[in-house]
Amino acid sequence: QSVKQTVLLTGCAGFIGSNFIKTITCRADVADKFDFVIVDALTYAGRLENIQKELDSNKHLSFVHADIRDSQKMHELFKKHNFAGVMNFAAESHVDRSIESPNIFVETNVLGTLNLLKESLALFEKNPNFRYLQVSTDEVYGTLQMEDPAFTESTPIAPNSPYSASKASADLLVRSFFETFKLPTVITRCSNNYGPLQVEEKFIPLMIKRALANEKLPIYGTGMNIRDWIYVDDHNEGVWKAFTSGKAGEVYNFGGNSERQNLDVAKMILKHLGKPESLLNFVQDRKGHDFRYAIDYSKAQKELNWNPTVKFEEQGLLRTIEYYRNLWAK
Ligand code: NAD
Ligand code: TDX
Repeated sequence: QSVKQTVLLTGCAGFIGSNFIKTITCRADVADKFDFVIVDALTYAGRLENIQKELDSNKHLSFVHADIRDSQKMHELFKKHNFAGVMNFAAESHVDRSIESPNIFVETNVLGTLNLLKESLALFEKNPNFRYLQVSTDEVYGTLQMEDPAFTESTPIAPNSPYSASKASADLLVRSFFETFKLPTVITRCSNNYGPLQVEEKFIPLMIKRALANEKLPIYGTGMNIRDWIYVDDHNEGVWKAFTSGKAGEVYNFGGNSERQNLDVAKMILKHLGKPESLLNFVQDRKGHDFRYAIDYSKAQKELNWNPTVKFEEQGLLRTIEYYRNLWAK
């Protein structure tokens, strides 16, 4: 039997990472080959209870409460574990917060990533099979108009919010570590995720929460802005494929093939919950609000044999509404 490899997962007490723990790391074929050390600072967005059950029942998972901004702690952690790879999910992730308080976005998303890259480099020097995966976002490409083609991996980076600027900066550092040091890096860029365990500040859980409480649903601007929605499990499947079989130095886009106007999504939620459209409340627009995101994921289809599987209206949104209805009905 071959020796198990240990992979560092950052930010997996948050939305996407905690779903990754449940659907990917607990799969038998993955658990047979890998141990995982999860590191999370448990900010307002990180909830240990999201993954407590998995931590209690799976010997191949362990948790360390630490901050990726803390270079000394990261140094000690990497020295102790001799990781075979790193998957960096950790980030400040909410655009509205980045408009109010951008500093923490640069500290965690840029400097935190740099700490991980530097420690990864030291391990790569001893292990040529080392892998570094950066979980990034389609927002680094900026915004589209209705008639524009979808983002491809060669669309120029043009971030518009402090959040997306910090994510783009991190991506550029990752790129530089590949170009300068040949660190085997892969970057994934995904559209808007939805599903269980998302913080209520994000659009879909916020709309569900407000509707259940018969409170107004805040729609920014005209509600005409378009997002491409992907079920979180589809994204995580792509991230794992990119980590295990993506080509070093490459970027892979993932999308849900589900572009929808915000207003339509809010109306679908109201309809499913049997609530009136009079709850819709048009409020002041987000500053610098990107109009539209759309993703061309044909590279991931071809090179990673990846496709989104969950249909937005028929499957994912209904499942998600039912999940939060049960959670908040208690
Ligand atoms: P989230 O805000 O729900 O979770 C972030 C996690 O990172 C939390 O557990 C938090 O405690 C942790 N964290 C924050 N700062 C940290 C620090 N300094 N050190 C250690 N841990 C820290 O975010 P999410 O929606 O799960 O997003 C995960 C990743 O995916 C992010 O990199 C984000 O940019 C990217 N992404 C998100 C989406 C989306 O739609 N949510 C889409 C594309 C990409
Ligand atoms: O109350 C609201 N009303 C509203 O109309 C909120 C919170 C949002 N919106 C709009 C703004 C966006 O057009 O809904 C859309 C989605 O907003 P968010 O949930 O804040 O997501 P977005 O800004 O698109 O960014 C998300 O997708 C890409 C994630 O938060 C990022 O982490 C990810 O990188």
